[in-house]
Amino acid sequence: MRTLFSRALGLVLGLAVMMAAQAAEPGKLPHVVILATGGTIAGSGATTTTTVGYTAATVGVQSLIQAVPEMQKVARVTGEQVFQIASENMSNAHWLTLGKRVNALLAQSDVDGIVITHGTDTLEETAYFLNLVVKSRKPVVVVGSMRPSTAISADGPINLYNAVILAGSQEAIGKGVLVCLNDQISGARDVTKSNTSTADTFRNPDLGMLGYMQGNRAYFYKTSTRKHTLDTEFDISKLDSLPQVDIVYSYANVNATALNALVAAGAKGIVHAGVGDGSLPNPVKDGLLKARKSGVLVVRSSRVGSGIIARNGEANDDELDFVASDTLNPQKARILLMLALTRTSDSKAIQQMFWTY
Ligand code: DAS
Repeated sequence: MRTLFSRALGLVLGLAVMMAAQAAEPGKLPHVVILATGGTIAGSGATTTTTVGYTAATVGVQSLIQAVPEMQKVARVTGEQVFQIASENMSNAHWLTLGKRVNALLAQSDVDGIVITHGTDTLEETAYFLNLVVKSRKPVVVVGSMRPSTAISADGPINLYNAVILAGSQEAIGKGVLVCLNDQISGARDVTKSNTSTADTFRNPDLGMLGYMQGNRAYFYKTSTRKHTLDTEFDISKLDSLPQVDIVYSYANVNATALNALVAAGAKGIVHAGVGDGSLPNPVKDGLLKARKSGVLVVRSSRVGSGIIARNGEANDDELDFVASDTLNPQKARILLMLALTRTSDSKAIQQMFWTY
């Protein structure tokens, strides 16, 4: 009886493998390139239960690929180790290198999509930067994990598997840069890290995610209404650096010491992480106005985390000649202001950009 059962099981399994192989003929698989930058997804901990206090950026891209052999059934996967860093150390220089490599690869006819493995701490920033500078409609998917590769129930392998499927999918074409963790698909503009340690940390306050990954395929229910990738005016191909833009955080009893130091250090733009609807405490307002008069561009954002920072709402932007960040949080407003300053220093034109991207 047992022999008959094991023979039947072997036959069924053999048929399943053959059907999978036929269904995904190597010639028909999309070519997805994984650009590895480090982070927890490439992290390792001392024990299988270490989910905080591990070391990020220790596992190389080939090991990440070998750890998920199922990927070979859904895409022809190749990998490059662009950096190996914890993403709190991501910099403008890293972004320019990464953005130029992405554009060079996507210009190749034999590349169908790109996955970027990345630490979660600044993942939303890198994704938004790429959303503004990638010059292709091909999918670019940024992925990370909240548990290191050595942990029980590590989320990295399934996140990477889903990201590769998404990057090779027809559905993701033309959607802008996407972020894919925890079976969810988010757009680069609106997603943000909302929890220090849980697997569902990436959220889209108020504006919502774009879709799900389920059963080896992507399901989209929405697209972004804001311009991205090929439809932006930003070109990094000839840039070796980005204008210095810094963020000033406000709170009760704040003073202008930090602001004045940043301006004295040569900031070309300041994003104010204001209280409430981007409100300006008097010491900071005076400091920002002085900075504006010296030629520094000023953008009013908010520390609150969701909602519109309305022009001429909590401050007379027309009179102060400030820019309102719309729904961009301070860290994303900084990215758009940096790129805007590579095109113009006209505050009215920059305000239009915050209503466009
Ligand atoms: N230090 C974090 C980072 O690299 C680890 C992570 O969450 O990926 O962003």
